[in-house]
Amino acid sequence: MEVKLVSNLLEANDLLARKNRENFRQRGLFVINLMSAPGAGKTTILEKTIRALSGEIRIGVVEGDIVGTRDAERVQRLGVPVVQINTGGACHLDAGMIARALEDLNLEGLEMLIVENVGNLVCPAEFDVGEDAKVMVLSVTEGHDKPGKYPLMFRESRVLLVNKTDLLPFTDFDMAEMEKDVRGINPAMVIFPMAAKRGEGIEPWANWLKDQAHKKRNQGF
Ligand SMILES: Nc1nc2c(ncn2[C@@H]2O[C@H](COP(=O)(O)OP(=O)(O)OP(=O)(O)O)[C@@H](O)[C@H]2O)c(=O)[nH]1
Ligand SMILES: [Mg+2]
Repeated sequence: MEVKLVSNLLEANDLLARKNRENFRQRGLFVINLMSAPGAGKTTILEKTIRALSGEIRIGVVEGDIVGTRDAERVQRLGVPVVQINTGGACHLDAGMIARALEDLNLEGLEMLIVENVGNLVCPAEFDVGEDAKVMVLSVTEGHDKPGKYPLMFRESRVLLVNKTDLLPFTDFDMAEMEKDVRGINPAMVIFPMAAKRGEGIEPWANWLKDQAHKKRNQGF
C-alpha cells in the first residue's frame, strides 16, 4: 500500500513535469534545477552566474526553501525576476509547485530559468520539475565520500559543480578519489571546480550555460 502511494505521487509529479517541459520547450527557455546539501553554495553560485551572464542571457529565478525569503532577496538585489516558493516543510520542490510559482513570474523574453531547490542531498533528485538539466553542487567541506553515499543525485545530474575549492588546504578532500567515484556512477558528468565566493571558476560554467541556452533557443525555431 505504501509503495503504491509513493509510486502514484511520482507518477502525478511526472505528468505535471511533462506539462512544464512542454511550456519551456515552446518558449525556447533553458531550465536548470540546481540542487545540493544545505549551504554548499547554490545561492552564491547563482549570484556570481547572474553577474557573469548579465547583458548576455536574460535569466529568471525560482527559489525553493522550507521557510523564508532570504535567498530570493539576495537574487532580487541583482535585478533579475525571482519568485520564492516555501515548501512549508517538504524537503524538495515538485513540478506542481513550479507550475504555480510561474503564475507569478513573467517568462516573456526570458532565455534561462534557474530553479534553486531546497538544500537536501536526497529528496530533490527524485522529483522531475520539467528542467533540461539537473545541476548539483558538492562543496569540498562535505567530504569526497559523498558520491558513494548519496548516489542518486550524482546519477541524475548532468553537471557537478565542486565548490569551495579555496578551502581545500584545510580539508582532507581527495578530488581524484571523488572524481573516480562520480565516473563510476555517472561517466558523462560534466565537472566544474570553483571557489564561487571569490568568483573563481565561474567563467567555464557560465559559458557552458550560455551554450546550452543558445542550443535550446535554436531548437525552438
Ligand atoms: N569559503 C567559501 N565559502 C563559500 C563559497 N561559496 C559559498 N560559501 C559560503 O557558504 C555559505 C552558504 O552559501 P549559500 O550560497 O547560501 O549556500 P546554499 O547552498 O544556497 O544554502 P541553502 O540555500 O541554505 O541550502 C555562505 O556562508 C557562503 O558565503 C566558496 O566558494 N568558498
Ligand atoms: Mg540558497
